[in-house]
Amino acid sequence: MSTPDSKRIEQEDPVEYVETTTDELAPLYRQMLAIRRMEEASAKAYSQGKIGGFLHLIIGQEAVCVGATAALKPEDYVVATYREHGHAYAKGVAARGIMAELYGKKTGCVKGLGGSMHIFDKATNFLGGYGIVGGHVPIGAGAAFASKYRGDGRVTLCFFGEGASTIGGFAEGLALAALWKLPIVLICENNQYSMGTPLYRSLAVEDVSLRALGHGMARDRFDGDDVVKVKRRIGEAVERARTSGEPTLVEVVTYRFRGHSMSDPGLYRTKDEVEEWKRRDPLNRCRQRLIDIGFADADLEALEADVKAEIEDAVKFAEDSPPADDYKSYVVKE
Ligand SMILES: Cc1ncc(C[n+]2csc(CCOP(=O)(O)OP(=O)(O)O)c2C)c(N)n1
Repeated sequence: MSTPDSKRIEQEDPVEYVETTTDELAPLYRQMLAIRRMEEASAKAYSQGKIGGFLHLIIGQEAVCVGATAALKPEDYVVATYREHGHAYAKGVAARGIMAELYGKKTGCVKGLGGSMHIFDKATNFLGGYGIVGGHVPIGAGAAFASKYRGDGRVTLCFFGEGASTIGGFAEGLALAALWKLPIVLICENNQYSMGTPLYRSLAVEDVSLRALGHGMARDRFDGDDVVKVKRRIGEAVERARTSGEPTLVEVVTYRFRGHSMSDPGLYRTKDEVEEWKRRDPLNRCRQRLIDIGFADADLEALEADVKAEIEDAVKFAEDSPPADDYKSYVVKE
């Protein structure tokens, strides 16, 4: 069982980076950058009225989904919340399919009928995208139960926020995962606010990972500043799930730079607080780390140009695509 180290979370600045190589780090940086650019592009399109409904962005938290998903095999499952565009991308869903889905277009990965909160892609084993806070944790437990039942060796990662950890669905999913020894890693992305509510107003005990103890479950807690650290620590939990079928509750402390959704100006926190976290931006740190360990300037330039082209292409694809068909055309008639 790993030891939670909450003190290091406050003290670890500058970050003590985990050993890595440019070969390992460059693709992780590329994914983080693509997610950042995709989120920025969707925010712009939303402001222009081209995307409807809700839009929850993960800007600032990219290292968590990218690092965690990097510890998986393609056949493993990911279940996430309504703040899931980045998780889908990290699991392998194409930017085109995600962006077109946000635009409500027929070429979206859910044919434009799901939208921002309901990204889903069977081909990459990305199992959604759920809008009911905590309601997807038992769904994650169900996917892990299916893997155990079939003996297919797959692991499920289930992401949720610290606010979700106060919800009944979370308690039920956690209890079943522990009781049935399911191959699942429950990942709390603690971004310190549920909508406008700071965690000290919603959690009696702020260390979410402690909840594992009541179930005799393994736990871990660390900061989400270094994508490689996330990959290694989640990797330990994935290994535990795969080899011994033991679940783990992992809390990763992170921060979202923008409001809860596009309609939230985030007035419940000070500019200084947000600026302080932006100074620690995991994306910038990852870029700097890549340079420090010897990634060539020309390679970095090419990587960043490639990401720019990919996201511009995704936006153009979404804009040029036809609107979604009427949902009734997909209803199976008896
Ligand atoms: C059951 C339920 N209650 C309330 C809401 C409204 N709601 C949407 S997001 C949210 C905050 C959740 O915060 P957290 O779990 O910390 O995740 P974050 O949004 O910070 O990623 C709330 C209360 C909801 N969607 N579902």
